[in-house]
Amino acid sequence: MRSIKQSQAAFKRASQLMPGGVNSPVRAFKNVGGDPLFIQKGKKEYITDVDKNTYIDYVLSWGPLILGHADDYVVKQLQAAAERGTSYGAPTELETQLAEMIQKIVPSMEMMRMVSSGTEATMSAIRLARGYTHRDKIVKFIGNYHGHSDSLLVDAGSGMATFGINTSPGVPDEFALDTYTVPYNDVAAIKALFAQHGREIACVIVEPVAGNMGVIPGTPEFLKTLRQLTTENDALLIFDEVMSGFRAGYHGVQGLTKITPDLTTLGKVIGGGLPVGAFGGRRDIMEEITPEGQIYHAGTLSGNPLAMTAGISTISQLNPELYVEMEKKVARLTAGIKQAANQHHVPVTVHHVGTMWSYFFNPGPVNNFDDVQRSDVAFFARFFRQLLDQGIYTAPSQYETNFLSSKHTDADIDRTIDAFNAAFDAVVDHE
Ligand code: KE4
Repeated sequence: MRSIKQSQAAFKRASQLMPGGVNSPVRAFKNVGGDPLFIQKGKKEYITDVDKNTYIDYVLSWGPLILGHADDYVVKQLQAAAERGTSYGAPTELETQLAEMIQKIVPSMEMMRMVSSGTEATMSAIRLARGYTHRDKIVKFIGNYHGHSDSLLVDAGSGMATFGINTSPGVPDEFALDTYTVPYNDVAAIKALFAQHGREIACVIVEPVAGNMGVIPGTPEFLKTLRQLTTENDALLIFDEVMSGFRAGYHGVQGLTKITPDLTTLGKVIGGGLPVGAFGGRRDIMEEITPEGQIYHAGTLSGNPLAMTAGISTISQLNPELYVEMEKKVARLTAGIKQAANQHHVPVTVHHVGTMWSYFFNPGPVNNFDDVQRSDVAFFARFFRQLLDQGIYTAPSQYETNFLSSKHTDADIDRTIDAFNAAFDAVVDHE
């Protein structure tokens, strides 16, 4: 067992001042047992904890670090930017530069606004959809997580699913009543909802590839139906690509499916590890945002120069060829996981889209939240801790996604597959 004494001391100290000793619940390892590791540094595909243990990292800050930790060029650009000042509360050309880069890669975002988190992006997009359509009802899908704004904390995934909470205390009933929830990938259910309430619905917000109940792709029929129903009912379709943007593929899920949403939300990768989100889409809709229009949006650090610099220097290093290389590694890794599970007679379902991957201890199929619920989360917890002990850092919850960076090597993939085999040996053969 690796010594984690320093992490345990740090966790004890942190727990005096922050609920659960963390600033975001899933980091607390509650779902997998044991104390969380306190990280001291990261470089490329590796992180090192305060006990000097090093791990191959597949969480990558929950998606942002597609170039791995402390990418040389990103760091150099940030150092220079910091010397010019950290924030002005006034426009800079950096915001325009990042917006132009994003628009080239996600052309449906004819106009956009930068914010400081994915939560702000989706919260603002919902307000915009309601203001633009003059309707209050919104639709989301069970197991999708869109950040922690009140209207969206209903039947959400990620930390909500991890802790079995389907609507958070503190969200007024009125908010929840304006949010319809439908099972993910359920074409009949969404058709029935629109047949009854279509003209009341301001928007449908969807993770077009779900990443907050593990990875579950939206089926082509499901996504096409959402596009058709929203168009027919003058409702807006919002693709929440905070996670899948620059992760499901270079052009996100809308690039893979050629389905164009009215609005898109982004985050994570576009900030390169610094706090950034964005919402954007059709010009006629975005022009309703203050000060052009009446629908309010604002933010002290929106478009922050350091965050823009991190985003620009990250995206400038991305290209379709890099995704081909990363996707080959993800395919090899997930095939290795499946083979290891089969050799140990453990039922497993493995999903991957682009640089996103996850495994369910579940015979499958896994197409929605109810399916995920049938996974063996107790086995997952034991397995996670075995991987950790072998220096493989994966998402500490069945309801999360693992990622890959451009710095992960073939040797890392080999070592990770070996670790999965060893973890099965340890967990299965000692049950
Ligand atoms: P943030 O507010 O956490 O930046 O973004 C919210 C959000 C919105 N939409 C999607 C599709 C997301 O995946 C997220 C955040 N993702 C989680 C990972 N499951 C963040 C990790 C955490 O909450 O600590």
